Amino acid sequence: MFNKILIANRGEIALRILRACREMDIKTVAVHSTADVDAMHVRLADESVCVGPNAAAQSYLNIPAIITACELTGAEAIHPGYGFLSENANFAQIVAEHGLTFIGPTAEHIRLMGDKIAAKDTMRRLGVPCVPGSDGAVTDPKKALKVADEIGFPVLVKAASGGGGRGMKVAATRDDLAEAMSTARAEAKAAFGDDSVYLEKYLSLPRHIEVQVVADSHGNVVHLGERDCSLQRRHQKVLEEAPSPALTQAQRDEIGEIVVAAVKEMGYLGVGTIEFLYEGGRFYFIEMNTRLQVEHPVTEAIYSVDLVREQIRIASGEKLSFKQKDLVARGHAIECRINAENPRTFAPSPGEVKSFHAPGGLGVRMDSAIYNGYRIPPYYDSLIGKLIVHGENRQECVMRMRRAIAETVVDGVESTTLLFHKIGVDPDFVNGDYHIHWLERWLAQMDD
Ligand code: MV4
Repeated sequence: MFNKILIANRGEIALRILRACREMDIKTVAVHSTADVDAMHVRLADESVCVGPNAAAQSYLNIPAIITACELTGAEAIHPGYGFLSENANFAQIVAEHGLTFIGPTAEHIRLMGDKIAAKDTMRRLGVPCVPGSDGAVTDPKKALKVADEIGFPVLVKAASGGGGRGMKVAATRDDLAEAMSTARAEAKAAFGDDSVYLEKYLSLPRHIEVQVVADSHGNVVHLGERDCSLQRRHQKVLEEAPSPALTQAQRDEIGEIVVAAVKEMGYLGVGTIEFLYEGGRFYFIEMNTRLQVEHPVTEAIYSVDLVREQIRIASGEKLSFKQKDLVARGHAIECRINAENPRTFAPSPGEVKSFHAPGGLGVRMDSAIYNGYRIPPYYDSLIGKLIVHGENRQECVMRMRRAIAETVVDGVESTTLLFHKIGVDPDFVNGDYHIHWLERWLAQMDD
């Protein structure tokens, strides 16, 4: 096992990793920007190194500075958290070339899944159900029209290097396809420097359901069920839950087995998430994330596992601490992402936190790195806390979410806490009756 781990991240996820390290008796090194000298992750780590100025591009994304910090402090492994360098294949490769351990999959697997066309091709080959669409990239509008006629309109043009919804255009009819392709390609070129696109049948009201997998270096691969992440705004998740209110145990077992077989065949290592759109009782693979995800705690809550601990064990060559048959989900969990944003306009609201009070009690977990008097810098994303509630069933969990949100105090900055008061009592939400476009429509109605 490692003696010392460097945490290449900030905020709540840096604390999350630090806490796992403490419980495993592993020393921690925090890295930070000049803006983050007073951050909680810096205070709680055993050692800290300033890796650059405020801008993330020069600090949390500064590969030479982070490698140097590792060498200076004698850290043997780097945990990238989520965002920043977590899905940067070049970084994973550089870490390995320096004789250090990247706590995550190999650079090759990150690279493969970063290419959405190659990822889909791999998954299809391995028996994972995918959205009907083009066989790889399309450039010729005539060929595109032929494919679209076969799968049927509406179709969606997607960027091969895409993510976050950029470089994605719907073509409702034959007449819209050429323009959708050129717009998507131009957007993709500008955003990713790669204008390759592919076509898919457009699913109109699906749910976003993702399956959690974990694989060790001894050939053990398990799944930990799914999370329903359909409640999103502008491709930012707002609330996630596990299990999905839409699935039966038989469907969960079936998709879980398919995913485990595919991940085993790939020789994948570490934690991963296979994302699906779910519509009409069917799953359609869209992407695989090769990192620990923001919403991992809802899975931890229902399965009683520590996913960060497993990541660290796997990276050091140890076996998973459980087998598939040991994994029995219990109850229901919901995560509310609390952002320092105006709850109507979602405009960022950085500044001094005058007062912060986290809720407590049975089945309540608050992952947050803010404290009374903390100044939220304007340079990074606005997530300031994740409230995770767990109950014996969904109904109890929703009641617990309402009471925990009511206990939460964030003063001095605006926060999205208010939004969860309202979502928590909405009949559609209470019934689990929603899809990927539900939240934006609900917000638009609120504004009327
Ligand atoms: C789709 C889709 C409908 N049909 N693919 C958006 C981001 C990207 N990662 C995948 N996305 C979508 N792919 C087909 N064939 C609709 C979306 C989509 C979406 C997906 C998940 C969660 C929220 C979403 C919001 C808008 C569109």
